[in-house]
Amino acid sequence: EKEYDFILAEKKGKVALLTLNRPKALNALCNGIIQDLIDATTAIAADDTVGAIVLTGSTKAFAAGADIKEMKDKSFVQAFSSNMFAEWGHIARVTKPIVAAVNGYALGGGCELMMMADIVIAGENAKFGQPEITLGVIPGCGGTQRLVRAIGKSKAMELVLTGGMIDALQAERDGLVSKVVPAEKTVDVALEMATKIASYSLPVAAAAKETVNAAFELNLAEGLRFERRIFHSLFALQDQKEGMAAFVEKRKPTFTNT
Ligand code: CO8
Repeated sequence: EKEYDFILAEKKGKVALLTLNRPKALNALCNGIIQDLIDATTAIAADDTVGAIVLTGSTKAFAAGADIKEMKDKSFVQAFSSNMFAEWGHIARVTKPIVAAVNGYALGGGCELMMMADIVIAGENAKFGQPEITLGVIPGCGGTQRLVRAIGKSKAMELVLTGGMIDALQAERDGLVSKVVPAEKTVDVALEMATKIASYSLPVAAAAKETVNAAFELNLAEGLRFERRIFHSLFALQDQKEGMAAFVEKRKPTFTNT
Protein backbone atom coordinates (compact mmCIF):
# COMPACT_ATOMS: atom_id res chain seq x y z
CA GLU A 1 0.00 0.00 0.00
CA LYS A 2 1.43 3.32 -1.11
CA GLU A 3 0.67 6.84 0.09
CA TYR A 4 -0.73 9.37 -2.36
CA ASP A 5 -1.51 13.07 -1.86
CA PHE A 6 -5.03 13.13 -3.27
CA ILE A 7 -6.34 9.57 -3.18
CA LEU A 8 -6.46 6.72 -0.69
CA ALA A 9 -5.40 3.34 -2.01
CA GLU A 10 -6.29 0.21 -0.03
CA LYS A 11 -6.46 -3.47 -0.74
CA LYS A 12 -9.65 -5.30 0.23
CA GLY A 13 -8.89 -8.93 -0.54
CA LYS A 14 -8.40 -9.12 -4.31
CA VAL A 15 -9.91 -5.68 -4.87
CA ALA A 16 -8.11 -2.33 -4.90
CA LEU A 17 -10.26 0.42 -3.38
CA LEU A 18 -9.30 3.86 -4.67
CA THR A 19 -10.93 6.81 -2.88
CA LEU A 20 -10.69 10.32 -4.29
CA ASN A 21 -9.67 12.38 -1.29
CA ARG A 22 -9.65 16.12 -1.84
CA PRO A 23 -12.57 17.05 0.40
CA LYS A 24 -11.94 20.81 0.44
CA ALA A 25 -12.69 21.03 -3.28
CA LEU A 26 -15.39 18.31 -3.54
CA ASN A 27 -12.77 16.12 -5.24
CA ALA A 28 -12.31 18.58 -8.10
CA LEU A 29 -9.96 16.78 -10.43
CA CYS A 30 -6.74 18.77 -10.31
CA ASN A 31 -3.59 17.52 -12.04
CA GLY A 32 -2.43 15.96 -8.77
CA ILE A 33 -5.51 13.73 -8.42
CA ILE A 34 -5.22 12.55 -12.00
CA GLN A 35 -1.52 11.81 -11.60
CA ASP A 36 -2.26 9.86 -8.41
CA LEU A 37 -4.95 7.86 -10.23
CA ILE A 38 -2.58 7.13 -13.09
CA ASP A 39 0.18 6.06 -10.67
CA ALA A 40 -2.18 3.89 -8.61
CA THR A 41 -3.74 2.14 -11.61
CA THR A 42 -0.27 1.57 -13.07
CA ALA A 43 0.79 -0.11 -9.82
CA ILE A 44 -2.44 -2.16 -9.81
CA ALA A 45 -1.81 -3.30 -13.39
CA ALA A 46 1.48 -4.84 -12.24
CA ASP A 47 -0.04 -6.50 -9.16
CA ASP A 48 -1.29 -10.03 -9.91
CA THR A 49 -3.07 -10.22 -6.56
CA VAL A 50 -5.55 -7.50 -7.61
CA GLY A 51 -8.38 -8.58 -9.89
CA ALA A 52 -10.65 -5.54 -9.92
CA ILE A 53 -10.84 -1.91 -8.82
CA VAL A 54 -13.47 0.08 -6.97
CA LEU A 55 -13.26 3.82 -7.55
CA THR A 56 -15.17 6.08 -5.19
CA GLY A 57 -15.28 9.60 -3.75
CA SER A 58 -16.90 11.05 -0.64
CA THR A 59 -20.48 11.06 0.60
CA LYS A 60 -20.93 14.58 -0.75
CA ALA A 61 -19.09 14.26 -4.05
CA PHE A 62 -17.70 11.57 -6.29
CA ALA A 63 -16.04 14.49 -8.10
CA ALA A 64 -17.37 17.98 -8.88
CA GLY A 65 -15.50 18.20 -12.18
CA ALA A 66 -12.16 19.26 -13.51
CA ASP A 67 -10.49 21.88 -11.34
CA ILE A 68 -11.93 25.18 -12.55
CA LYS A 69 -9.42 27.27 -10.58
CA GLU A 70 -6.50 25.40 -12.14
CA MET A 71 -7.66 25.87 -15.74
CA LYS A 72 -9.48 29.20 -15.75
CA ASP A 73 -6.54 31.36 -16.88
CA LYS A 74 -5.13 29.00 -19.48
CA SER A 75 -4.66 30.30 -23.00
CA PHE A 76 -5.69 28.36 -26.08
CA VAL A 77 -2.03 27.66 -26.83
CA GLN A 78 -1.45 26.24 -23.33
CA ALA A 79 -4.55 24.04 -23.56
CA PHE A 80 -3.68 22.89 -27.06
CA SER A 81 0.06 22.35 -26.78
CA SER A 82 -0.20 20.50 -23.47
CA ASN A 83 -3.11 18.50 -24.99
CA MET A 84 -5.00 19.27 -21.76
CA PHE A 85 -6.88 16.26 -20.35
CA ALA A 86 -5.43 13.76 -22.86
CA GLU A 87 -3.72 11.96 -19.95
CA TRP A 88 -7.18 11.01 -18.64
CA GLY A 89 -7.33 8.42 -21.39
CA HIS A 90 -5.07 6.30 -19.20
CA ILE A 91 -8.02 5.49 -16.94
CA ALA A 92 -10.11 4.27 -19.88
CA ARG A 93 -7.24 1.96 -20.91
CA VAL A 94 -6.94 0.18 -17.55
CA THR A 95 -7.41 -3.52 -18.38
CA LYS A 96 -8.75 -4.62 -14.98
CA PRO A 97 -12.48 -4.09 -14.42
CA ILE A 98 -13.39 -0.85 -12.60
CA VAL A 99 -16.59 -0.49 -10.57
CA ALA A 100 -17.41 3.14 -9.74
CA ALA A 101 -19.23 3.72 -6.44
CA VAL A 102 -20.84 7.14 -6.76
CA ASN A 103 -22.32 9.22 -3.95
CA GLY A 104 -23.16 12.91 -4.26
CA TYR A 105 -22.04 15.00 -7.22
CA ALA A 106 -20.59 13.45 -10.37
CA LEU A 107 -20.34 16.55 -12.52
CA GLY A 108 -18.38 17.52 -15.60
CA GLY A 109 -15.03 15.71 -15.50
CA GLY A 110 -16.39 13.72 -12.53
CA CYS A 111 -19.19 12.29 -14.66
CA GLU A 112 -16.68 11.72 -17.46
CA LEU A 113 -14.28 9.89 -15.15
CA MET A 114 -17.19 7.77 -13.92
CA MET A 115 -18.08 6.86 -17.50
CA MET A 116 -14.54 5.49 -17.95
CA ALA A 117 -15.39 2.88 -15.31
CA ASP A 118 -17.03 -0.36 -16.43
CA ILE A 119 -19.96 -0.56 -14.01
CA VAL A 120 -21.50 2.25 -11.94
CA ILE A 121 -23.20 1.72 -8.59
CA ALA A 122 -24.97 4.90 -7.45
CA GLY A 123 -26.10 5.95 -4.01
CA GLU A 124 -29.62 7.38 -3.77
CA ASN A 125 -28.16 10.86 -3.25
CA ALA A 126 -26.02 10.82 -6.42
CA LYS A 127 -26.40 13.60 -8.98
CA PHE A 128 -25.03 13.60 -12.49
CA GLY A 129 -24.50 16.36 -15.00
CA GLN A 130 -22.30 18.04 -17.59
CA PRO A 131 -22.42 21.69 -16.44
CA GLU A 132 -19.55 22.85 -18.66
CA ILE A 133 -21.88 25.04 -20.77
CA THR A 134 -22.57 27.14 -17.66
CA LEU A 135 -18.81 27.89 -17.55
CA GLY A 136 -18.54 28.82 -21.21
CA VAL A 137 -17.01 25.54 -22.39
CA ILE A 138 -18.11 22.04 -23.41
CA PRO A 139 -17.25 18.63 -21.90
CA GLY A 140 -13.63 17.77 -22.67
CA CYS A 141 -13.14 14.23 -21.54
CA GLY A 142 -15.83 12.12 -23.14
CA GLY A 143 -19.04 13.85 -22.04
CA THR A 144 -20.16 14.46 -25.60
CA GLN A 145 -19.21 10.95 -26.72
CA ARG A 146 -19.52 8.36 -23.95
CA LEU A 147 -22.70 9.98 -22.60
CA VAL A 148 -24.45 9.69 -25.99
CA ARG A 149 -23.50 6.04 -26.19
CA ALA A 150 -24.71 5.50 -22.62
CA ILE A 151 -28.07 7.28 -22.66
CA GLY A 152 -28.78 8.27 -26.28
CA LYS A 153 -28.83 11.58 -28.12
CA SER A 154 -31.83 13.41 -26.72
CA LYS A 155 -31.01 12.78 -23.05
CA ALA A 156 -27.30 13.49 -23.57
CA MET A 157 -28.09 16.70 -25.47
CA GLU A 158 -30.39 17.78 -22.67
CA LEU A 159 -27.61 17.41 -20.07
CA VAL A 160 -24.89 18.96 -22.24
CA LEU A 161 -27.01 21.87 -23.54
CA THR A 162 -28.89 22.80 -20.36
CA GLY A 163 -26.11 22.07 -17.85
CA GLY A 164 -28.80 20.52 -15.63
CA MET A 165 -28.50 17.48 -13.37
CA ILE A 166 -30.29 14.14 -13.12
CA ASP A 167 -30.69 12.16 -9.92
CA ALA A 168 -29.76 8.54 -9.27
CA LEU A 169 -33.13 7.00 -10.15
CA GLN A 170 -33.27 8.92 -13.42
CA ALA A 171 -29.68 7.83 -14.16
CA GLU A 172 -30.69 4.22 -13.56
CA ARG A 173 -33.73 4.52 -15.84
CA ASP A 174 -31.51 6.09 -18.50
CA GLY A 175 -28.90 3.31 -18.26
CA LEU A 176 -26.09 5.56 -17.03
CA VAL A 177 -25.75 3.48 -13.84
CA SER A 178 -26.51 -0.17 -13.26
CA LYS A 179 -27.93 -0.04 -9.71
CA VAL A 180 -29.11 2.46 -7.12
CA VAL A 181 -28.56 1.59 -3.46
CA PRO A 182 -28.84 3.42 -0.12
CA ALA A 183 -25.95 5.92 0.05
CA GLU A 184 -24.26 4.23 3.00
CA LYS A 185 -24.16 0.93 1.11
CA THR A 186 -22.71 2.16 -2.19
CA VAL A 187 -19.09 1.23 -1.52
CA ASP A 188 -19.98 -2.13 0.05
CA VAL A 189 -22.17 -3.11 -2.90
CA ALA A 190 -19.41 -2.09 -5.31
CA LEU A 191 -16.79 -4.01 -3.30
CA GLU A 192 -18.99 -7.10 -3.27
CA MET A 193 -19.45 -6.92 -7.02
CA ALA A 194 -15.73 -6.29 -7.62
CA THR A 195 -14.84 -9.19 -5.31
CA LYS A 196 -17.01 -11.48 -7.40
CA ILE A 197 -15.35 -10.26 -10.61
CA ALA A 198 -11.90 -10.69 -9.05
CA SER A 199 -12.71 -14.31 -8.15
CA TYR A 200 -12.64 -15.26 -11.85
CA SER A 201 -9.63 -15.67 -14.10
CA LEU A 202 -7.85 -12.31 -14.50
CA PRO A 203 -6.99 -12.74 -18.18
CA VAL A 204 -10.58 -13.81 -18.91
CA ALA A 205 -12.03 -10.76 -17.15
CA ALA A 206 -9.62 -8.51 -19.06
CA ALA A 207 -10.64 -10.19 -22.32
CA ALA A 208 -14.33 -9.72 -21.47
CA LYS A 209 -13.78 -6.03 -20.71
CA GLU A 210 -11.79 -5.41 -23.86
CA THR A 211 -14.33 -7.22 -26.00
CA VAL A 212 -17.35 -5.37 -24.57
CA ASN A 213 -15.49 -2.08 -25.03
CA ALA A 214 -14.85 -3.01 -28.67
CA ALA A 215 -18.62 -2.61 -29.17
CA PHE A 216 -18.08 1.16 -28.87
CA GLU A 217 -15.47 1.19 -31.61
CA LEU A 218 -16.40 -1.45 -34.18
CA ASN A 219 -19.32 -2.13 -36.50
CA LEU A 220 -21.37 -5.27 -35.78
CA ALA A 221 -19.63 -7.62 -38.23
CA GLU A 222 -16.17 -6.57 -37.04
CA GLY A 223 -17.27 -6.67 -33.41
CA LEU A 224 -18.66 -10.19 -33.72
CA ARG A 225 -15.49 -11.31 -35.47
CA PHE A 226 -13.32 -9.73 -32.76
CA GLU A 227 -15.44 -11.44 -30.09
CA ARG A 228 -15.15 -14.83 -31.76
CA ARG A 229 -11.37 -14.54 -32.18
CA ILE A 230 -10.89 -13.55 -28.54
CA PHE A 231 -13.21 -16.41 -27.57
CA HIS A 232 -11.07 -18.85 -29.58
CA SER A 233 -7.89 -17.54 -27.97
CA LEU A 234 -9.17 -18.32 -24.47
CA PHE A 235 -8.87 -22.05 -25.27
CA ALA A 236 -5.12 -21.49 -24.83
CA LEU A 237 -5.73 -20.86 -21.10
CA GLN A 238 -5.42 -23.37 -18.32
CA ASP A 239 -8.32 -21.49 -16.71
CA GLN A 240 -10.64 -22.49 -19.59
CA LYS A 241 -9.70 -26.14 -19.07
CA GLU A 242 -10.15 -25.78 -15.32
CA GLY A 243 -13.47 -23.88 -15.56
CA MET A 244 -15.05 -26.43 -17.88
CA ALA A 245 -13.59 -29.45 -16.08
CA ALA A 246 -14.95 -28.13 -12.78
CA PHE A 247 -18.42 -27.77 -14.29
CA VAL A 248 -18.39 -31.36 -15.56
CA GLU A 249 -16.99 -32.67 -12.26
CA LYS A 250 -19.58 -30.64 -10.29
CA ARG A 251 -16.99 -28.79 -8.22
CA LYS A 252 -15.80 -25.20 -7.80
CA PRO A 253 -13.07 -24.13 -10.22
CA THR A 254 -9.70 -22.92 -8.97
CA PHE A 255 -8.49 -20.29 -11.39
CA THR A 256 -4.75 -19.63 -11.57
CA ASN A 257 -4.68 -16.75 -14.06
CA THR A 258 -2.82 -18.94 -16.50
N1 CO8 B 1 -13.18 23.09 -9.47
C1 CO8 B 1 -12.56 23.72 -8.46
N2 CO8 B 1 -13.10 23.89 -7.24
C2 CO8 B 1 -14.33 23.37 -7.04
C3 CO8 B 1 -15.04 22.68 -8.05
C4 CO8 B 1 -14.41 22.55 -9.33
N3 CO8 B 1 -14.98 21.88 -10.33
N4 CO8 B 1 -16.21 22.30 -7.55
C5 CO8 B 1 -16.26 22.70 -6.26
N5 CO8 B 1 -15.12 23.36 -5.95
C6 CO8 B 1 -14.77 23.99 -4.66
C7 CO8 B 1 -15.50 25.28 -4.47
O1 CO8 B 1 -14.86 26.32 -5.16
C8 CO8 B 1 -15.46 25.43 -2.98
O2 CO8 B 1 -14.18 25.90 -2.62
P1 CO8 B 1 -14.03 27.20 -1.61
O3 CO8 B 1 -14.57 26.67 -0.31
O4 CO8 B 1 -12.57 27.45 -1.62
O5 CO8 B 1 -14.86 28.26 -2.20
C9 CO8 B 1 -15.55 24.00 -2.48
O6 CO8 B 1 -15.19 23.17 -3.59
C10 CO8 B 1 -16.95 23.62 -2.05
O7 CO8 B 1 -17.84 23.90 -3.11
P2 CO8 B 1 -19.18 24.75 -2.93
O8 CO8 B 1 -19.03 25.73 -1.81
O9 CO8 B 1 -19.56 25.31 -4.26
O10 CO8 B 1 -20.19 23.60 -2.51
P3 CO8 B 1 -21.78 23.56 -2.69
O11 CO8 B 1 -22.26 22.42 -1.90
O12 CO8 B 1 -22.36 24.94 -2.44
O13 CO8 B 1 -22.02 23.27 -4.27
C11 CO8 B 1 -21.60 22.14 -6.37
C12 CO8 B 1 -21.63 22.05 -4.84
C13 CO8 B 1 -23.01 22.36 -6.91
C14 CO8 B 1 -21.04 20.83 -6.90
C15 CO8 B 1 -20.71 23.32 -6.80
O14 CO8 B 1 -19.47 23.22 -6.11
C16 CO8 B 1 -20.41 23.40 -8.26
O15 CO8 B 1 -21.26 23.82 -9.04
N6 CO8 B 1 -19.17 23.03 -8.68
C17 CO8 B 1 -18.72 23.14 -10.03
C18 CO8 B 1 -19.33 22.06 -10.87
C19 CO8 B 1 -18.88 22.19 -12.28
O16 CO8 B 1 -19.18 23.16 -12.98
N7 CO8 B 1 -18.13 21.20 -12.77
C20 CO8 B 1 -17.64 21.18 -14.10
C21 CO8 B 1 -16.23 21.63 -14.11
S1 CO8 B 1 -15.65 21.91 -15.75
C22 CO8 B 1 -15.17 20.41 -16.25
O17 CO8 B 1 -15.26 19.42 -15.58
C23 CO8 B 1 -14.59 20.40 -17.63
C24 CO8 B 1 -14.31 18.98 -18.05
C25 CO8 B 1 -13.26 18.99 -19.06
C26 CO8 B 1 -12.55 17.69 -19.07
C27 CO8 B 1 -12.38 17.17 -17.69
C28 CO8 B 1 -11.35 16.14 -17.63
C29 CO8 B 1 -11.09 15.88 -16.22
